[in-house]
Amino acid sequence: MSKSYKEYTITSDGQLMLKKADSDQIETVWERYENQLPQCGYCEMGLSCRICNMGPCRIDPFGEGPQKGVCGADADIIVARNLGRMIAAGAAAHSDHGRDLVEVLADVAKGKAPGYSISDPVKLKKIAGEYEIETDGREIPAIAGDLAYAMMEDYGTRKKELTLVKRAPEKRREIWRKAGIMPRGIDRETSEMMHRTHMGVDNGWQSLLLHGMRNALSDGWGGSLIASEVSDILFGTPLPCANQVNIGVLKTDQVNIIVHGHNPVVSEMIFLACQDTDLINLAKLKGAKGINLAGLCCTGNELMARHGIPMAGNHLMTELVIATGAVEMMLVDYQCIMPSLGKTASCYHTKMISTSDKARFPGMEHREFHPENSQKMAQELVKEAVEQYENRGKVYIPVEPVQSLGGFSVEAVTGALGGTPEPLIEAIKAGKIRGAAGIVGCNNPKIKHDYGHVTLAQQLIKNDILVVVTGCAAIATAKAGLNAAEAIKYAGPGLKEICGALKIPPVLHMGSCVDNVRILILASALANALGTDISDLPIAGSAPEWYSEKAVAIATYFVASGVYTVLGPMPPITGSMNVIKLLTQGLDDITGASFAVEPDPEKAAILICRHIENKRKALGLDS
Ligand code: SF4
Ligand code: MSK
Repeated sequence: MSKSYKEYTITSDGQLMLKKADSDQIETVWERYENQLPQCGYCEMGLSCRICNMGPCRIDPFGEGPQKGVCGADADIIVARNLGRMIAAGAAAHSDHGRDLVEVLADVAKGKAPGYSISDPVKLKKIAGEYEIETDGREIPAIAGDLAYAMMEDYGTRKKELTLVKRAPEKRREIWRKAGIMPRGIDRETSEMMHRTHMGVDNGWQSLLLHGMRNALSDGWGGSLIASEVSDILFGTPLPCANQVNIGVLKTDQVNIIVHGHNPVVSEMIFLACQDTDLINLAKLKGAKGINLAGLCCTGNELMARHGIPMAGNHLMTELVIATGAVEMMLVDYQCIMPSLGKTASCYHTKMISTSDKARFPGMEHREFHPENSQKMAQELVKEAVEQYENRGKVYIPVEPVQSLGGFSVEAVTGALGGTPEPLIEAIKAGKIRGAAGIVGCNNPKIKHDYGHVTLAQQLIKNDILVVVTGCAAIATAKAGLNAAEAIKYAGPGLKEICGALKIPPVLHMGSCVDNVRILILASALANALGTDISDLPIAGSAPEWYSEKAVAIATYFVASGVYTVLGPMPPITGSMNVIKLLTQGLDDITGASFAVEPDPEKAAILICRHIENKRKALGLDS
């Protein structure tokens, strides 16, 4: 690698593991990034198009070369189409994840999913009520079956408002109706985006961007929300629980199994199999003290939030976790799994298993999980992982784990406040808490690993802003010790007083990528309690190190829901001043919120603090 390890990551486990990977001659994401430099300037600006086979085409940003593609599309159209397709891909990923959960729910209802059950019947009934399904005197499986069917309808093509948008404040829904961006079917909006961006369909850059909002809303108030809620119904609604994070959660004397990806359908079964006494005894027979299950990325976040399972790392740590030589087996489902992992594992004894019918990877053994075989498959695979322990070579686990607290669902947050959002509102009104900010999203080798997330969170809590985190951002702040109750020592005096009294950290772990919807629901609860709209609240969102199309969909549904959102890395839109102006200014007039881009997290913190203070002023809170 060309620089000192400290320039790649702020984490000590990352730095030490990069050194180890170098000495083992393991190629990492950072090296591959450097090999790609300089990256294509046209693509970076969103000015290249390969939508049809008259192309590929490029627009010259300096005005000297071609200003139109072969079909006649200009820079505005090409940039807007490219962005639209990013949103569609992100929304499709989340929503397809949600669909997989709905299918498990349907199978549980039919008794066709051994090992799965309804863990939160109270939530099942509550959500069934929202779908106007009769619950009184009915058996749980019957309600579950009806709910699964009704949710499938939300995915479909009917032309009416998605069921769960009712949770948004009425003022917000009116804004969506007026702007023509109320989401209808979940799949419908993604499919329509692919249609609109086909050559010769929607060539209005404004209408394309507006449909991008509707597509993103179909994710935030549809597919992702269904994914979160059905996960709670099946596996339990998260409650605050203690856990540990960083590469130090791996154990030298235990069988280490890692789950990586997003959907808890597989990882929950692996979790259950790891509790099996026969398998634990087998591990002991093989010379290990037990079986240690740990997570990576959002599948890890799901298990952490519900069961306190330790978290080995976030997105950029996934290759380095294998390079410890301590992982017997890594099981992946889908999303954010680098295709390089199989090759990395081939240098160690780690068995790599892909589990989803829709996600294959080089160098991995494919063992497909379906609701009817999951329980059996999980038992078999954990047994194989245990048997792999004997093949372990030299192990390097260079750090001790950090303590953290996870599992702050909306129910848990309001629970910690005594059952209603009122104490939080009072603290905000009194100015002890100035406002709240969500820090979400990925890692990206373009930004020093974890620096964006951690620096921003530190700056915000210092300024008495309560921080909620999800996805890889949540793992970053956990590793930095900010997700623990003791972290109040880094908070400003007001936030310190409130969090200290409630015994909660100043940075609350709300879950995985799909769980960003929990932030929306909390914001809606605050807005409803104040009789106002989300866009009036002193809140903001940020994705300081985002990389994925899902993050684009998330950021877009945040802004469309009225949350000012600051991105770290610049999206590929700089080829069109019109698109930039609409996203960073014009949207304010439509959705009451806009985007900003600021890669320096200290400056991003200033933007967020300023925004929150302005919103407080507009609400008359400090007069
Ligand atoms: Fe070129 Fe137009 Fe085809 Fe895009 S859609 S590749 S700009 S001809
Ligand atoms: S895993 S989408 S890198 S948060 Fe959800 Fe992390 Fe971003 Fe994937």
